Order: sequence, then C-alpha cells, then structure tokens
Amino acid sequence: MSSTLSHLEKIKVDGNYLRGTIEEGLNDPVTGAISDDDTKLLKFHGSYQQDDRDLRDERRRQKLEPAYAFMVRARLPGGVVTPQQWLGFDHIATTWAGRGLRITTRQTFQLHGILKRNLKATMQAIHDSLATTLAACGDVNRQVVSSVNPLLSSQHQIVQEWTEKLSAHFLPRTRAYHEIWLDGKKITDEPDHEPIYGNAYLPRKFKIGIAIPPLNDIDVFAQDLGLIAIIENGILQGFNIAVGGGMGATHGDDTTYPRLGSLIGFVPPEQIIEVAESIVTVQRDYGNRVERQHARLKYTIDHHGLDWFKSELEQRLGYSLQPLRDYHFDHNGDRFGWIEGEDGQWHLGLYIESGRLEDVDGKQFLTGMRELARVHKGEFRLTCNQNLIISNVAAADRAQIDELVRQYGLDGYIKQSGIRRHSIACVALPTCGLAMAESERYLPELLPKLETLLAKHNLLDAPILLRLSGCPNGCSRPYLGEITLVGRAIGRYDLRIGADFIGQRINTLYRENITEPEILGSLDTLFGAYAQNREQNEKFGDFLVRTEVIAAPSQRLIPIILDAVV
Ligand code: SRM
Ligand code: SF4
Repeated sequence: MSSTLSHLEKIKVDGNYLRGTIEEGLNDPVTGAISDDDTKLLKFHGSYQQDDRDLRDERRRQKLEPAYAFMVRARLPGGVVTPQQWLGFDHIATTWAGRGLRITTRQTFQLHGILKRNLKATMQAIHDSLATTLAACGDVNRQVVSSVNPLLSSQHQIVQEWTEKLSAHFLPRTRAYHEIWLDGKKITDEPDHEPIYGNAYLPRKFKIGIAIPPLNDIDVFAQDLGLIAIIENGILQGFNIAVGGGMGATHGDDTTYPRLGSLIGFVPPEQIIEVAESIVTVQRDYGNRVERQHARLKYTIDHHGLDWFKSELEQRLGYSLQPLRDYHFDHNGDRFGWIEGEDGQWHLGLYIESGRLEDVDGKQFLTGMRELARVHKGEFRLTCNQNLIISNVAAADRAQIDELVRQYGLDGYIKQSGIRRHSIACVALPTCGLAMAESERYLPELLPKLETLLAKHNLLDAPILLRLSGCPNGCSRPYLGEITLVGRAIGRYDLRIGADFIGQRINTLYRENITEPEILGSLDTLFGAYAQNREQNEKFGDFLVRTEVIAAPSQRLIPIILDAVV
C-alpha cells in the first residue's frame, strides 16, 4: 500500500478553506461545468456537479458537452421546515430546479437540475429562507438527523434543541461560503481558522443522528455517531453512544462493508458536545487519508480496535464514559396518520413515494404541499424514510388540512399496502453519477408487482421494509431492509433479505446479480413460506432467520456492545 495522501487531501489543503477557484468557475460562460478540483470543494458548499445520464450518449454523438447541472442539498437539522421556509424552497424548485423537491434519507431537501448560471441565486434564496447548504455534503459533519415529531412531548423538543446545537457546533467556520454565494465581499483579512477540522477537514464524511426510543426511524446504528436518547420519567437523562456505523460498500471488495455502530457508553446531556467533538477529532487524526475507500470512522475503529478507540476518546476527554443505559426499539419505519402530542396538538404523517414532491403524471404533490404551506400554522418535519409530517396542528384546523391532503392526492398513507408504506429508494439515475441501476424510477414499477405477489399470499397489509439502491453505496440504508435490491447493472440487482424491523440487524446476500423475473420468483417462494409458517406478529426478516432461510447473523451484522447495560 502506498502511503501517499489521496489527491483529494491535496485539493482540500490547497483549496484555501474551501475556496479553490469556484468563484472563477461560476463566472466562466464557456462551459456549464466548473473545474474537476473545484467540484470536490463545491461539495462542502452543499452542491454536486452532475450531468443528465439519460442524455449522455446522444450529446456525445452530437459532440456536445454533457448536460451539466447541479444538485443542491440543504441542511435542515432534525428535518424541521417552517411554512415560510417551505414556500422559499418551493419557489426555488419552481424557478431554477428540474424535478421538484426531493426529501432525502437524511430528512432534508435536495433540488436537482440547477444550471450553473442559477446556482448563486439558488444559494441566496436558501439563505433568505433562513437555511444553508454549507456542509450538507463534503468531508465534514453533515446534516444532523433526529427522530421526528419533537412536539410529541417536551423531551422530544429538548432532543431537537441538542440536534440543532450539534449541527451548529460542527459547521465549518471558513468565510468562503459567504464570500462566494452571499455578499461576494471579503469581510476581513484575518486568516481563516477551522478549530475542529483544521485546513484538511475530515478524512471522509461524518454523520450524527439521535434516535428517541422506541422509534429508530433514523437508523441510529447506521450513523458514524449514533445517539440514543434516554428519557426516564419524562426527563432526558442523556445519550447512549454508538460509534462506527456506516452503510457504504463496493461490489467485489470484501475490505469494504456495511457496519452497525458499536455501543461504547452513556453520557449526560451537558457532556454530549465535548464527547462528540472528541470522537470527531479522533477520526480527524487517525482516519485513513490515503485510501478514501477506507476512510470512514468504521474502518478507523476496526483498524485500531474498539477498546483502543474508547481509551483514546476517554484520554482526550479526561474522564470515562458511564455504563450504557437500557433502551428498547420497536420500529424503524415511520408512523402515518394523525397522532396527538402531550400538549393536545396534532401531527399528520404522510407517505411520499421516494420523497419526490413533483407535479407530474397527473399528481400534484408540489402544488398540494404549497397550498398546505400557505395555510399551515405549525411546522413540517421531514423524515429519514423520505416521508413528511404536518406537525403542530390545532384540533380545530385538522379538517382543513385533511381536505387539502385529500384534494391533492397526498392521502396515500390511508390506503397503501404495508410494503409500499415501508419502502425507500435512493435517487440513482439519471442524476447520480455513481448509479449502476435504476432505483427511484424503478420503485413505482416494482411495487405493484410485489403487491400482486403479497396479495396472492394474503400479506398485503404486512409491514415489510423494502429498500432499493442503485449501487452498493447504500444511500437508502439498504443493508437494513428486510428485502433489498442493490444495483449491479441496468436491470440487475443483488437480492438481500433478513434485516430486522428495528435497525439492529444487517441483511444477508441471498441471490447475486439477478433480473426482475428471478427476483419475483425468489420472493414469491419466500412470501408463500412466510404466509404459511410465520408465528404471531413475527416480522418477515425475523421469520427468515428463525427458519434458517438465511444464517443467524454474525457479530459484524448486529451492534457490538462494549459494556454491560445497567
Ligand atoms: Fe448518499 C454518494 C444521494 C444518503 C452513502 N449519495 C451520494 C451521491 C452524492 C453520489 C455521488 O457521490 O456522486 C448521491 C447523489 C444522488 C443524486 O443525484 O441526488 C447520494 N445519499 C443520497 C441521498 C439523496 C439518497 C436519497 O435518495 O435520499 C441521501 C442524501 C442524504 C442527505 O440529505 O444528506 C443520501 N448516502 C446516504 C446514506 C444514508 C444516511 O446517511 O442515512 C448513506 C449510507 C450511510 C453512510 O454514509 O454510510 C449514503 N452516499 C453514500 C456513499 C457511500 C459512503 C461510504 O462510506 O462508502 C456515497 C459515495 C461516496 O461517498 O463516495 C454517497
Ligand atoms: Fe447514487 Fe448509489 Fe447513492 Fe443510489 S446508493 S444515490 S445510486 S450513490
């Protein structure tokens, strides 16, 4: 193995705190693109340069440059969006973007198809909506996610406050974002300084999420730093800490793998920021800056050992983590329909297929949500399962909300099958440069076929976690699906099965590189066996393990617990 730093490390260090020559590239009218090196730095500003892959071949034939456009991702800690912000994002979606608004698996918005000449106006409009795109992508701490619906109880609200504090704490301090996108002026000649990251930032992306048991809707064990909120007698006691979760893998490379976070201890709320910062700095100092494939925290931990990691952390903190507290998850999907909070306000969970809000094919989801944002007095909450909650509704306003939801066809949550309501698909083609197969565009084709099979076995209402990914990077957290397709090539997928329903067991590869008829054939047999032999309330994934269709999970597939639970 060479010990030369990866090329990206050089780009970061030479990039003058994320500036590079992005500004010059934006002003170059000759091309719709920016330079290769700048595309890497642009990610830290929350944007990816992409090209429409449906048009690639045709444009190549016509000797045209690819149809470049930019994806922009916002940072909305905990997925909270006010009605004013919603209208701001809607304006951007209808003015400069191509495919409406997209709720991501980290409970924020992405916009696709923004041309270079409109990028600055987009960033400014997001800023005017009191949001940012800074550090939504790149080798930094990303969007901090948390269990939705903080207004269910006052303790949920406190967890949301910690989510926002963590998010703010890890924002890069460089003034480049303001200079490039907002006022265009250099504010001071003082040198930039990144107290947490340094000028090379982190070796790789870093993700933090907080789950509030019994709901694991954020998949806490898929986070680099997963926090499990411990609430006793209505009071937030602190957080269990899980480190080293991550989904990404590469086909055919066993040295890359999905991994669930390892539980290493408990901390009270007042220590959480310094504990999180120390975890981030251990990764900053020890993460692999030579091979990006092995740069995530999960590999740092597996390379040095979990005991080493914990002792390095505690040495930096100057104190020990407390023993883990007991917790219990019962679900990692979303809750749909109306739920009443402890203060008497109401919250309506809506199912949004693949998180895409668009006016297309006779659907008017974008318009419908705009109309809702015009009348709604509470907030919206985006979920990590690509759905949304209309949150904080007075009892007297429910009828008006219900009427709009019905009018615009957003009431799918009432009549959908169990598998549809628990389905997630990553974006994939045509925008994702890494996609090997369709995902978001395949879901509407696949679901009716699965529903036909499920109906045949009287399983239409069975809640089954279905996850589709266009490649093994794992943006839909596919390794936590009871049924998962991971793209290999156009029309070909790996079929993985047997995760649990709570985000605590990774699934197993069942059939490799197969086509749709083979996928449906395999599932037909498995559904038949499940319908006949399942125990009461037994979930599909658990059934597959109990009946040994797949082997019982090895250590790597379930969370490692370092200390005894008290
Ligand atoms: Fe992701 C890269 C989309 C959540 C693991 N992800 C990408 C890129 C940016 C492709 C690229 O690098 O060129 C995709 C852009 C597609 C497009 O056209 O929009 C992309 N990821 C997404 C989103 C939009 C999927 C979705 O359908 O909602 C999610 C945006 C999250 C957000 O708002 O911040 C998204 N990505 C995830 C998750 C899930 C999560 O974080 O809970 C994962 C797995 C968890 C993890 O990080 O381990 C994930 N994305 C990856 C990876 C693999 C990382 C790794 O460690 O190997 C890549 C590729 C990479 O980083 O090199 C990637
Ligand atoms: Fe793209 Fe792969 Fe992520 Fe899907 S899983 S969005 S195909 S990188």
